[in-house]
Amino acid sequence: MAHLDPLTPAPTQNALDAIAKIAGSDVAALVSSEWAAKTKWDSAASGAAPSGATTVKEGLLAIANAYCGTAGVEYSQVDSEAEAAWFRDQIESVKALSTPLSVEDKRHINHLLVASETFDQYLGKKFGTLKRYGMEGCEASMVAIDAIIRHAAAVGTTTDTVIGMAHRGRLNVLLYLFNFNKNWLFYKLRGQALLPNLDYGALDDVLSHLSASTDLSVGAKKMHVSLIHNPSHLEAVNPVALGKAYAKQQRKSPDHSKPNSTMCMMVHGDAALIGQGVNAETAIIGGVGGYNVGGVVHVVTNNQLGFTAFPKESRPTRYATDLAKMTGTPVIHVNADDPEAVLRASKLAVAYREKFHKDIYVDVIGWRKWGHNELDEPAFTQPTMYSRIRNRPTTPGAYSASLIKGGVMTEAQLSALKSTFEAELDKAFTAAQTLPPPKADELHLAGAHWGPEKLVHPPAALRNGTLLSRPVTAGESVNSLLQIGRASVHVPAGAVTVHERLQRTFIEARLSKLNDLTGAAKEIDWATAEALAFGTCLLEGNPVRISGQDSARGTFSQRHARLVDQSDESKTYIPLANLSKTQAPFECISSPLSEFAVLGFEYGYSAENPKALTIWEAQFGDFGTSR
Ligand SMILES: Cc1ncc(C[n+]2csc(CCOP(=O)(O)OP(=O)(O)O)c2C)c(N)n1
Ligand SMILES: [Mg+2]
Repeated sequence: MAHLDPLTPAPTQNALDAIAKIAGSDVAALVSSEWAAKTKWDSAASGAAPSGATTVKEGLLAIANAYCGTAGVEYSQVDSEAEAAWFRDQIESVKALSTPLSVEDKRHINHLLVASETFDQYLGKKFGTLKRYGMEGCEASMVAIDAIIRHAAAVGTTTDTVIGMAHRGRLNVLLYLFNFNKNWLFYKLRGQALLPNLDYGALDDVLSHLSASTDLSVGAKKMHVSLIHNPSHLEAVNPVALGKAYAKQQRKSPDHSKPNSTMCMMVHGDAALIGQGVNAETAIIGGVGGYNVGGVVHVVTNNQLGFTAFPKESRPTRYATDLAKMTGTPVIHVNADDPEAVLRASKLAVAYREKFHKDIYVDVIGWRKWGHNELDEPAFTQPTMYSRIRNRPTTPGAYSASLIKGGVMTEAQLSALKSTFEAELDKAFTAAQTLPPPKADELHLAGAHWGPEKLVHPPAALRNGTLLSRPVTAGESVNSLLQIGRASVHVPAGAVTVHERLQRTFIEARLSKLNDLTGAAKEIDWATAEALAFGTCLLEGNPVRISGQDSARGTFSQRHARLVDQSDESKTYIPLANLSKTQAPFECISSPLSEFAVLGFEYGYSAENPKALTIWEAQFGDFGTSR
């Protein structure tokens, strides 16, 4: 009974109407009756009363207030009574979805909404033919992204956020949430390449792919945010974000014991979320060890359209988020025309992730003011929807008006706010006309943990290929290789009982080949060579991570990086992770049966971890050469 769709009239006007709608007007009459006002809530018969309620009337009204507002939590799919009870408590007792906001929060929301709308309108005026994929109609997504980051920093120990995000509203988010330099943005909008002047003839990327890496202050706390580059291929960025977040967590705690240190966020479009299979793959890998980042906070910028497709053309399910049901992931649906509800929903999502270390969705259900891009005519395909949209107030407009009506702000303060935003944009627009090309370091091309691998090499090295083929000192003594080889199959007494055949044909066979290395044969097999290479990297302090289907054993029963105890499968031993106390971490992960998401994950991991040897191992097709 919550009012979730801003394009349809509210099903209820107030709590009494809501009760009447759910249970018939007799109940509404009952709630208004003297009996309900006087009679105590009977916990034995009706379950615990919502917090603070003592009478039947108070209890029923509290329930209606908790469940019939502009947000609703879908948690029946959650496979844990503790989590379901937590949601009930948050909704009914803590009133997480209905507590009034502070004046400060209201002003902050208004600030974001007005900034976003002013920016969209400004671009509409100055760059009439630009495809900006603006936020108009779903400005509340800005509120969600902002609230999730700020709340995670404020209440917990999260100091890093990695975000994968699609095109919609990306420029608005870059400018007003992540400090993207306005001068550079206008420089790019004027058609100039936003690349360092390295003279290697590269073409620049499109607007909706821009990224940000910035430090935000949240009270006394800091949050580093990485909004990673967005490939046009919708949603493909998500496993990349997951891999990057995982690598960041690993840097802070190699055993992944502090998932709250880095938060991963994914911002989806409603049509692409359910249509793109990579999201199902990402949800699957994100739920298992080796890829799990302790929960992703998902935001859906749900404008109820995918280019020209209605929801009924985009999916056979009720909600855009119904993929969440596959993994028992809870969803908070919220009406984008109520940005205060969006803020509350976002905080609740963070609280859930902090507590249970699992994924959660905030489905921000709004609308789209223009066509898919601002040049399209939406009435070709959605005529009646757009006649409704054209006649409705904007979300920022309606919200500002409600604050003025409530005495939180005056008309004059609102126009001063708009003028400030416009003046900032004008200033950047003018400055961009005379800017010299950016220098590499101004563009945050790589994080501080990247060494000389950064893209700041002289152009000649890029052009003539010496950058990629620069000489590297290598070479390892035979003795040290022999030690690594032996250690790669060493199992300390009592660690695990190895399968008797493996003991003979793998462990002893490797040892005897190594012993023979200086003899006549001088030959080692491919799996041993791989173990020697991995071990050398690890002892030199470079992490090694290999993931793919059945990678721990090896598709051809050749690797056996993880040895399994023959009486207890949960007991395993990984010799290469136990070479020395000072070695770098070794991960060898048997992945779910996914390629796209796993490859994306490993790419994200490697981009964050330049010193690691990161391998995605494919397992299909090449049976010709593997015979
Ligand atoms: C994999 C892929 N398929 C198709 C497209 C083309 N395309 C770009 S945006 C879009 C519609 C996306 O709809 P939705 O996910 O709801 O996001 P919205 O634009 O409504 O915010 C389409 C079909 C693409 N970029 N990538
Ligand atoms: Mg959409």
